[in-house]
Amino acid sequence: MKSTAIAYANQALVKYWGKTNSLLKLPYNSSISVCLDKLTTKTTIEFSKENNQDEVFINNEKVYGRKYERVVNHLNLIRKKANNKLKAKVFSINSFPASTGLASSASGFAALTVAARSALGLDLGEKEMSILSRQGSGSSCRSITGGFSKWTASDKSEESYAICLAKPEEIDMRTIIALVKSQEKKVGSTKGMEITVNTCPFFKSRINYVGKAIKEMEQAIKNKDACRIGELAEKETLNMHACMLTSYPPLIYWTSETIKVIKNVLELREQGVKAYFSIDAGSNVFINTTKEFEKTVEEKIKNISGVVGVIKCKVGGKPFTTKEHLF
Ligand code: 2P0
Repeated sequence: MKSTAIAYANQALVKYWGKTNSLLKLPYNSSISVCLDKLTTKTTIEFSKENNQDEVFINNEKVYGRKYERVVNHLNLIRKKANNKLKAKVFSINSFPASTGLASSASGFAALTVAARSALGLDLGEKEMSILSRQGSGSSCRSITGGFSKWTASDKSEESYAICLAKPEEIDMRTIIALVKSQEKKVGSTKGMEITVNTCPFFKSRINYVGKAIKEMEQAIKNKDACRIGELAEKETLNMHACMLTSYPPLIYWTSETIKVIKNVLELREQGVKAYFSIDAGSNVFINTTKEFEKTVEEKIKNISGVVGVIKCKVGGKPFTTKEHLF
């Protein structure tokens, strides 16, 4: 009972930052994202009666503590659905640095959910998979549906899942990721969201504003307008980070290099280059643009001191299974 799945991480375009229910991972607001084809997690899982306990390896290291418990809790959910008690070995590799604001938990839990479904022969549709994956990590429900996806907020678990708004081939948006640091961030998203919900004086006004941001983003996606999508994601980035900065203790995910990249993107715009920054919970910067401006953006960004690498992405699709197992 072995299976392997590959899933794409996603960049939030209208962002999820705050839960109404931490256990079920139900969000305060709906969110929209785009999967990125170069950010993948590949996960092999094997359920076997030879295993005495669950074993989890991420990026070639055995995992213990909170990370291990999160995976085991998720496996327990899936095992319950499959009415199966077998323990599993999980081996997972990311194509990019984890815990730096590049949504490794999204691709990680989406790949785990898809691989486990396949290994256990569970008959679950996309909606049920999205709901299941969401309970592992909220943003992962949007990686299940791929492309441009919208996750609807609801106080009912069975109503809070993602749907695909546009497939990868429908909008040719390009995203250049400026890698500024590969250090793991100090405050993870789960804890960070809790701090914002409990302490940010502007959180309620953010929730009021997001409804409009969702409508505008849906329209831009409908119009297949990559520039407008980028512009709206930039505004949304500033709104979410304003809430992070005014939480207490403050959540400052940006580094001096992050700001440098932002300034460079703004400079490019003054020169007529349609490029827009977007940052999730980390220091790395997504720069959304079109095929026409991709090369100019790449050249400018890779020459900034403190930028240690760039990843050039197109839109990524849904997770899929493969026979090329990791063990
Ligand atoms: C998002 N982020 O919409 C937002 C934008 C980060 C900033 O979802 O607690 O790893 O596992 O549900 O999904 C990162 O949070 O958090 C995130 P949990 P998750 O993508």
